[in-house]
Amino acid sequence: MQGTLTHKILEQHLVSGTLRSGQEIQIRIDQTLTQDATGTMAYLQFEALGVPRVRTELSVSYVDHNTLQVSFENADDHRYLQTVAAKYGIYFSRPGNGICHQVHLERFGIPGKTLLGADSHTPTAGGLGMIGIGAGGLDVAVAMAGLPFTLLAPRVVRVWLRGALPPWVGAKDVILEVLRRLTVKGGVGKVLEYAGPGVATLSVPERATITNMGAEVGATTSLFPSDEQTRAFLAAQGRQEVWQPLAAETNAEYEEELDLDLSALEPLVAKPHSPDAVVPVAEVAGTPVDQVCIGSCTNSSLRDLMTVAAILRGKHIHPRVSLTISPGSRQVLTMIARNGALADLVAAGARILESACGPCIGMGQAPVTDAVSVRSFNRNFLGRSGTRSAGVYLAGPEVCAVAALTGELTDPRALGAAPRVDLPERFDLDDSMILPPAADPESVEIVRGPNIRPVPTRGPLADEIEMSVLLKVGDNVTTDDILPAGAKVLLLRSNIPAISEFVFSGIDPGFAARAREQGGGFIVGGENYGQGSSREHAALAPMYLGIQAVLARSFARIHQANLVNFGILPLLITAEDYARLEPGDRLRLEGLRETVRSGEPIIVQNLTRDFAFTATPRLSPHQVEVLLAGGVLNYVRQQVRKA
Ligand code: MIC
Ligand code: SF4
Repeated sequence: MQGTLTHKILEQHLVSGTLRSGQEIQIRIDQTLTQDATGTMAYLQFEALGVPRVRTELSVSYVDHNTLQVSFENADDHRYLQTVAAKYGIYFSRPGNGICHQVHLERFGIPGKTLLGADSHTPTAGGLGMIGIGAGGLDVAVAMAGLPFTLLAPRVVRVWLRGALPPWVGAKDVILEVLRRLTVKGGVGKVLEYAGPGVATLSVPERATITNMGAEVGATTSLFPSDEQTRAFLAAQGRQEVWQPLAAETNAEYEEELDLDLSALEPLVAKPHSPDAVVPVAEVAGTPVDQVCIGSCTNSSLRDLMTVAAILRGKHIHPRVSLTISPGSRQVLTMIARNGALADLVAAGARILESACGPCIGMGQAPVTDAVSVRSFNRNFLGRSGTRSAGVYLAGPEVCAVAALTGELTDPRALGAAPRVDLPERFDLDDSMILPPAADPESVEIVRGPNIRPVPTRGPLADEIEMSVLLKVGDNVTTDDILPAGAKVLLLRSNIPAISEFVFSGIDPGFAARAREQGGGFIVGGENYGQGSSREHAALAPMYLGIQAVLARSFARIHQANLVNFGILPLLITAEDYARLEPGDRLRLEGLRETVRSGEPIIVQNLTRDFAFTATPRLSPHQVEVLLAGGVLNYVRQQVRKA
């Protein structure tokens, strides 16, 4: 990775370890971000650390996920977050101000800096030449306390861009093509670093679409150089002073290469129910469409919405289609309101939603039974839309807008000339919905609603565990499978006992009751267990239900870290052992503390089927300590007591 831009930025932030792929390193974090669905836990944990004020250059708390206030819980969370932010030195982006990643790109991102975010799409910031990494709330809390972030030094993949995008083909098609080639697990442990002559043809918001959805290949992050386009974007945001040119050395050593000719791309879609089920839209053309949703942190920039408005101008949407539009930020919304594009959207029949995640996280707008929904978003996991029988297609804003007009999936090139959108030299700037922290923190009282419950912890790792396999799942199980989102569940994000009732509810509605009855147990998983969201609730709630270990063929990066943070053992097993384990099998693990300490494989007895096998904990020395203590909070408390 020598000479890559990733290496340069990591090197400047290196606290310990050697920058060699696969080695554990610790890096200094300059900025953090949280959103409300993960933020309440992150700040409860931050409070538990007992640090009087954040020790980062900048920390921002956004409210963008749980904005549908069907009862008091979400509003209480927002108030809690606002008071915590004021007290501890954190900027607070109020509900209505926009989606965290979009606003961060516009108002706070800085080329060459590091950003740790309690949301898996934090790599969006890579569009600005910044290293943005998604993590669990607890890791972000620790970073806010000024401690370094631990990760495995990535393999750096050079994604070489040539040519320029043809008409009707957008940035979304670039990342969909990357997904088609790499699949949802092809990026685990890697950074996708973009380079080549095609880079200069892409604006920062287009780059941000690409880096955003790099999360879907499982990559640690994605990164663009900082160049003239970056300068122009920052200047338009009135922030030119934070710009600096950044690029890889010409002789940089990459671990892998991917070559992508932009001019050869065509409009693509990801079919239900995985972001890597990518085909040309032409292949599914004619499929009737019931719903189109445009927005999300992937595709809701000014440019995206202006493009949609240009396509819809003077026309009306198909009678079968419900079209929703959620602008990525208040800046985008005010600008399209002032320049008339909003009127074009409304006149065409669009339903305008607030600047927030909205339908992307199932916060309203669940589609009709058996729907085909076409969305400019980044995830189409089964059930995430709120309607389990619906099939969601992911596409760029152009394909979405055209489908809204024709009522079916349509190759937009059939419409003739592509719309041309000119962006202003300068964006409307108004940060009045971003509240700076209080000047007199002592006077701020933290307000906690009745739904905000303390973070549960578990005791130190037991030496012997004998329990049953409660559930066996296949490959690529998502955190949406483990703990669904949606309006009905998200309002319980600050209440682990209550939300734990929903663990695996989409796959196995009896799971929580069974776990409670048996006082806990094991989960057996396939490859890439825990892909998708960074929600630590997908570890915390199973921990609360007594899950002791997940035995899987492989894990997604953020989820593996979350399991360890909350004291659940992530154990790797072989394909053969995966095949012969069954739900209900009674497993016995002995001498656990010693084996975990030594890093040796653990011998597991299957008492039901009378065989033994090994399960490997692949843990860093730090993770070993954390697991022995029963999770990070216990570990930190122990350290404090020792000190
Ligand atoms: C998502 O897109 O799944 C979310 C909701 O933004 C999550 C965070 C969460 O579950 O709160 C993410 O991507 O990390
Ligand atoms: Fe919000 Fe969707 Fe982006 Fe997650 S992926 S941050 S839910 S817009």
